[in-house]
Amino acid sequence: LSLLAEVREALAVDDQLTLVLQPAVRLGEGGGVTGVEALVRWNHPRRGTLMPDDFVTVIEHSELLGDFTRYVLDRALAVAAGWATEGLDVPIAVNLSPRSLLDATLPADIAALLDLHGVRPDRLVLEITETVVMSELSVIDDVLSALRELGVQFAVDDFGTGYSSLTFLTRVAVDEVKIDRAFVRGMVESAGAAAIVRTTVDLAHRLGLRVIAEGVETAEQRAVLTALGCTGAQGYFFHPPMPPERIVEVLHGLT
Ligand code: G
Ligand code: G
Ligand code: MN
Ligand code: NA
Repeated sequence: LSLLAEVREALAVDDQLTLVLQPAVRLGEGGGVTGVEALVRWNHPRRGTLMPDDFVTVIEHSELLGDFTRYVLDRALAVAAGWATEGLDVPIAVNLSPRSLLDATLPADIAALLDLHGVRPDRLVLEITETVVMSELSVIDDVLSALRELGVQFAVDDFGTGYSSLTFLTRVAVDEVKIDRAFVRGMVESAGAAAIVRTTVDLAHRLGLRVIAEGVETAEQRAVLTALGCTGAQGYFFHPPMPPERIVEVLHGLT
């Protein structure tokens, strides 16, 4: 069976494609979870657990992308709907493949899924990367504005790794900037990486956007981020990605 045929099968049965969830936290006094990112995993019947890097590229270049994107959104919104019934009011972030934004039916389908699960549009954050701007601008502009109209939020993921990071921010109205973990990793030893982090934090704040440093793994990185004025972080140092049952305990503060 080809990988793609197996994806088709996995989309049709329960429990093969699952989501793990990773909190993002506020840096500084109080801390606290500000949002949760959904990350897909494939519990493959023979190959064990596959990571998105093992299979998302294949899906992206196939006719299964639409089904896959809707599957992940459906599962993520089901999780968020469960939180709401427990009195937990936290936004959920879903990663979108850049190619999903070429799909003119996506906004109506997301509207239907929000409705189905009873999740407020502003509780959904769509994470997109700067590479979206590279292709077919007019279709993407229409999809992005229809999604904006719906009231969902946008985050720019892996910020700083694209060819035109600054142009992206002028073209796409985002609510949040996620600083790529390469800069966070480099920042303790490299003055250059630290300068990029500081400048990105400053830029985000001047534009009125939230900012999250990704891939924070050490107390030292947390200290440097705090010194650089960064207000949000995500990474193994705070919380690893975890299954839905576990995230509820974290959100209730029973860590
Ligand atoms: O934990 P991690 O290995 O899950 O994620 C690796 C990469 O896969 C990241 O760039 C992440 O944005 C991407 N990714 C994770 N989950 C999804 C998903 O549901 N859809 C898409 N398109 N990408 C995802
Ligand atoms: O590209 P995106 O930001 O969506 O990627 C999320 C990826 O980062 C997932 O693969 C997730 O498992 C991974 N991740 C989350 N926290 C950390 C961390 O502290 N360090 C590293 N190296 N990866 C992390
Ligand atoms: Mn992401
Ligand atoms: Na990222």
